[in-house]
Parts: sequence; C-alpha cells; structure tokens
Amino acid sequence: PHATILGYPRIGRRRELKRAVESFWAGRITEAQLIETASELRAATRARLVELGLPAAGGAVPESFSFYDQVLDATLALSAIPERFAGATGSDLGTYFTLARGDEQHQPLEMTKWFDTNYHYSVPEIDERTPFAANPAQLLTQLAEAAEAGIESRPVLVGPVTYLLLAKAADGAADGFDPVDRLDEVTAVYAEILSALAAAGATWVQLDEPALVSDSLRTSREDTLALVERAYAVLGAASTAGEAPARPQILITAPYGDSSRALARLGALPVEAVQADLVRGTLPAAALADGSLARAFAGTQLVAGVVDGRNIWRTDLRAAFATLTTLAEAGVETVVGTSNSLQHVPHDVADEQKLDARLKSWLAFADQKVAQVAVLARGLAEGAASIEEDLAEVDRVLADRAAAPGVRIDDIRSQVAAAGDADRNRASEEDRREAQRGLGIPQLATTTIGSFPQTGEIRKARSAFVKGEIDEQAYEGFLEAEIERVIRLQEEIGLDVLVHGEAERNDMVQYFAELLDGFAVTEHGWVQSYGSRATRPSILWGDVSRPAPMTVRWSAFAQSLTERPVKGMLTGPVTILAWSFVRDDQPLGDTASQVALALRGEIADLVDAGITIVQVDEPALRELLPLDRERQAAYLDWSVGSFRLATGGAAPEVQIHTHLCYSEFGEIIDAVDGLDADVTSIEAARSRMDVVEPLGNHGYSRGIGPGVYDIHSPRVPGVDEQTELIRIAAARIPGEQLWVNPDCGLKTRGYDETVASLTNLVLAAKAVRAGA
Ligand code: THG
Ligand code: ZN
Repeated sequence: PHATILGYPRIGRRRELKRAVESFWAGRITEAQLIETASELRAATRARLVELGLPAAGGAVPESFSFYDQVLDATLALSAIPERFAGATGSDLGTYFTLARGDEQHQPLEMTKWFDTNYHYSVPEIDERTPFAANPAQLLTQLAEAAEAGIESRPVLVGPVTYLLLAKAADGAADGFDPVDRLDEVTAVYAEILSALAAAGATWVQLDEPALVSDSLRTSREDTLALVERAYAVLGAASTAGEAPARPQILITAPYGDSSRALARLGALPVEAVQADLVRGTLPAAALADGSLARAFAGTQLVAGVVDGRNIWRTDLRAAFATLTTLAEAGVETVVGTSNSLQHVPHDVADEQKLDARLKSWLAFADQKVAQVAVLARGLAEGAASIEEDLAEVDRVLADRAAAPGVRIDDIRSQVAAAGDADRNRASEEDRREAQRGLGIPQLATTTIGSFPQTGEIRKARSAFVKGEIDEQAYEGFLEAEIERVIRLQEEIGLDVLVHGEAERNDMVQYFAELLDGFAVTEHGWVQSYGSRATRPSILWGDVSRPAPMTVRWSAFAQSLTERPVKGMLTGPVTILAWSFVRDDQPLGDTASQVALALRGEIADLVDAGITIVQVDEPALRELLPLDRERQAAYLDWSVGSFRLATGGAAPEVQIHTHLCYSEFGEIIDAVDGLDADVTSIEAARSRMDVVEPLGNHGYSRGIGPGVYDIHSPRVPGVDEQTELIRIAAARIPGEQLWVNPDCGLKTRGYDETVASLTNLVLAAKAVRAGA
C-alpha cells in the first residue's frame, strides 16, 4: 500500500471500551457481551479507516485493538504467564485481566511508562523458567473478522526485542539474569505466531520495536540494533513466497524517536518494510545523498512517519510532502505513515462542539490524521498537482494560526525575555534554612502530598455545577465545607503541615488549563492513560498568562481555619506541558517559561495571602526526559530552569516543596537537586526506601520526604511497618532534613483507609522521634 498508520485509538469515540470493560469487571455484563462489544468496536474502526482513505487491501489497516494494553497482549500471545500467577485459572481474558489488575491472591503486574509518552504498560516478568508458547488466538480472531468484512488487515504485535527489553527479571530469577537472555527462544515463538498468521491469510504483520530509539533501556542502542538483527534474521528467513507462505510480510516500526543512525542497517534486514519516525527523527542525509540508503532498502519499503501521532496539530502537508519526495527521488520505495500509533491522540475533531471554530481549524485528531496520510499518498502516486488544493489549504491554515490573536502576545514575550538568571536563583540553601526556622517545623515533620479522596459526593457536586444544576455560591459553599472538614481531620490525626485537599480540582493539569489564557479544553478528547483509564489533555495553543489568581481563594480559606501551616498547591510548568497537547511552533522551553511566569505570579499572590509553604508538583519531570541521550542535557536545562523561574521569586522565609511520582529517582538526582526546592517528596514505600542509598551517596542536603505509605493499594500499612521504613531513612538522613509523608496524593483512595493509614503514619513518626 502507499498509505498506512501504525495504530488507532481503541477506547472508542465515546469511551465504549472503558464502559464495557468496567461493566464486565463489576459483573454487570458477561464475558461474551464484552467480547461482542469489542468486536463491534473493531469493526467500526476498520470501516472508518477505509472510509478515511486507507486501502482495504494489502494490509494497510492495522489491528491495533487492545482490551487493556499492547504489552500485556504480547505476554498472552507468548503465554508468558509469570509463575506467581499459576493459581489464577479462567478464560484467556480472565487471566489477562488478573495479570493487569491482580486479585485477592495476586499483586498485579507492575505498570510503567511506555517510552516518553503518557501511556502506561504492564511490565512482563520473565525468569529462566518462564514458559513460552505461541497463542495467536486473539490475532487470528481479529484477522478473520476483518476478512469477513472484506478487509485485508495487518496484525500488530510488540516485537521480540522491545518486549524483552521492557520486561523485568521476575523476583525469583538468578542474579545477573536478564530477560533478553531468552531472545532466541522468544524469537522462535514469534516465528510460530507468524506462521499461524500466514496460514490464516495474513499478508502483512507489524512488529513494533521502539526500543531501537531509546537510550534509557538496559542495552546500548548499538546492542539493541544487534539484537534486532539477530531476531529478524531468524524471523525473516521463512519464505513469503508461493501458495502457502511460511510468514506474512514483516513491517518493523521504530516510533518515538530518531532511528536515522540505524536506518540503513534496518533496511538491509530480510523484512519487507521498515518504519521511521520522521517527526521526532530525521533521515540520514549522507546515506540518502550517496545512494547507500536506497541500496540498503532495495526490495524493502520505507514507511515514512511524517504525520505526527503525538500531537493534535494539522500537519504541514507541504513540508511532509517534500520529505516524501526526497525519499522517492532518492530511489527508496516510500509508503506514507504516522510517526507512531495514533493511540496517543483523541478520535475526531468533529466531535468538539464547543471549541473555538478558528482553533478547531488548526487541529487534527486521529481521523483527520488518517485523512492527511491518504492525501499525501495520493500525491505520491499521482503527482504533486493532484493534491495542490490540499497543500494550499494547509498553507492557509498555518498562516492563519501564525497570525491569530493570542498566539503571540508581545507583552508576555518581553516578560519572558526579561527574565534572567537572577530570577531563577533564590537565597542560598543555608540562608533559607535559617529564614525558615520561623515556620516552627519539627524534625521528621509529617505531611501529605496534597489531594484528599475525591469522593462521589465531590464529583457529584462538580458535575451539578458544570451542568448548571447548582449555582456558584452553592458550589463554593460545598467546597468550603469540604476544605474545613479536611483541615479538622488533619488536625485530629496530628499532621504537622496541612493541605486543603484539592476538592475543587478535576485534574491537576486541567484545573490550571481552564484558568490560564492560552489553553483550550476539549469535550471528548480522551486519550488512554492505562487500561480503562483516560485523560483529556488540554490544548496549549497560545501565549500563556494568568488573568486572575487561580488557587489563592481556596488556600487562603484553608489557612484561615488553622494555626498550622497549610501548603499552597500548584502544578509545575514541566508537568503542565507534559500532560497537555503543546504548541509545536516554538521550542518547549519557551512555552515552559511562559507557564513558569504565570505560576510565579500565583506564588507571589499566595504568599501575600499568608501562605508560607508552597508545593509545586513535577511528577512528569522524568517522563519528558528524551529517550535520546544527546538531547537530555538541553531538556534538563530548560525544564529545571522553568521550575526555578516559577519558584525563584519566593523570599527566603517561604518554603518551596516539590513532589515527584516515581522511584527511579537515582537517575535524575542531579536534576532534582538543581530544582533548588527546599523539600522534595518522592515515591519510596514499594521499593522499601531504595532511594535513600543514592541520596546518602549524593550528599543531598535538602529536605526529603521518601514516601512511607504506598497509596497505590487500598491496604492500610501498620504503625510498625511505617516505623521500620522511617528508621531505614533516618539511618541515612538527618532528622531535620527528613519528612514523613505518603508516596503520592490520596485522590484515588477511600476515606476509611486514608484516615487509618495517616493515623499510623503520625504514630510511626512519633515513635521514631522518641527513639532517636
Ligand atoms: N492528570 C493528567 N495526566 C496524568 C495524570 C493526571 N498522566 C499521568 C497520570 N496522572 C495518569 N494517571 C491516571 C490516573 C487515573 C485516571 C487517569 C490517569 C482516571 N481517569 C478517569 C477515567 O478514565 O475514568 C477520568 C477522570 C475524569 O473524569 O477527569 O481515573 O493526574 N492530566
Ligand atoms: Zn505522586
């Protein structure tokens, strides 16, 4: 085919899959009903993709459906069920969900970020004994469904090298065992799956190998490429020829980054197509010019990922077409594609009724991107003249966007330009410590991360307010009552530094996006985050400013109720960017500085209103770290710089806190130190304080709160358990530096377990203080 995409959203235009899956979990529908709904959803997707211009023949339509997660799909396709789930019996789908979500007897598979996206996958657990056997049933079901509808679709699987590099060694594995040690066995099972697909009539299969573009895995890129060469030499060896081919044609994809240095070697593999992400990545200019790329790709198609699958802007079709033309003229057989699966963007701009019409005209969600791919493919097949009208229309749209009011505001730009180093530097650590003694914070101070449980009552009140069923006064009265309840509760429990609980916030990014200028929010722009859960990223389209204070009203009210310090709560600039769709017409660092200045103003207003401690959360700091090592220093420079610009105006007496949500803290400890926050809270309970060691070695001198209570589970940790964790930390970190807090916010927990766990947390801190 001349056009394809790497994948399409699978949650459904109205989150039908979420509803069905959660209904099944709740026992409201049967497994057969869930399977039926999923099948209807897939049928609708295939039909839509063909309607939007992907050919029905030739494997252009990808089978990118998943009930929960594509890595978990591969685990099931390999029958690689960890031994610890041996007792879990049931249907394939039942086992699948038990791995994903756990049950009374089983902790679920760990979840972690999929490359540098906001999507999370279920981490495979592999050891020397993990059984591998081909289980292509789900792939075959989908292939047959498609065939029945007259569509020759393309099964999609995470490839063997990426699968094993994303896996972790199971708990019982020998020291030094790496899942990738089992590559040859796993490759043999992939070969069996491919053979089953070919026997069922599949003409193409897609194997995703994003590991090729990452420097953040256990292997170097060179070693990853060598592993890919080893695996695909085996997979490619089977014949695609004749009446009964032994395998489908293989498309290897390398989304999420730059594969230019590997591209010629990938082209030389015995496969039929290789995809390159040409949004994040580039083409190898020298190999293109001297003809060696074309020679490497002789007999192999290059799927040119020129349409951005990570963002929601209309593609600059003229620029994309120029890239395609360059490739075609260099003699490379070129297919138009996306940079990565469209699973990271919402379904359809046309579903948005409330978005400003002008903004809407600049946008492309998944359906619009598929149509763009089809247009480019027509241009490639029939010549530039055949798509000149489409190119000209995009030229107009881009020019309109560049000149539209709000996109560039001189006043905001001069404020950013005027911000210098002095604005990013606070008083010295020592001077601040001295100045903050007046806060009267004890050793091993106890606090929480910020949010308290979002009860059904809170959600009901918000939704009633949004729908106009209650007025602003009633809603604000409700929130004040809720804040007062949360303050009194924390006083009773005996926490030292309080929070207002964030009942007013739907989401820690969307709340700010709705109050800042330069952002828009969508009605239906859901994007899968993990399993049945989704977020609705805001669209950061223009220059950012703060028309009015955003949080002061609630923080000041909370502080007025108590003698103890109440933390002001803000989301940091990097996280606001990471969890939004961000403008692509200027460097991220410039956008981050604008958000930082808005937050800087908010901090000043909070302090004026009597707030003495302000927490600026950056849970996404690690997540945006580029996969490409060469780009990491520049990233850390602007990201850390924007945090410092946001917080740098705070007087020495004001204590700045931050919170980061993950445990691989050791990797970016210098960056965290560079944030120059007075106190940082991090996840630590699940790893039993593993972070304390690197902190001790680093000579980290700031306040630090390694979480002692794992909020990811409803389990209530006892006093002894939390005391033990605090003791481990206190052995390496002086008491005045050490804070005692949960791992993360309490938004997703219930009140009973929250009260019990925090009561134990305070008792544990007291026990360690008394013993110290
Ligand atoms: N906010 C935003 N992005 C995020 C997070 C966030 N990305 C990373 C991380 N946190 C993802 N975690 C979650 C956790 C829960 C849910 C989504 C992402 C969730 N969503 C509801 C659902 O799907 O039912 C919808 C919530 C709503 O109605 O707004 O539960 O915190 N921006
Ligand atoms: Zn967190």
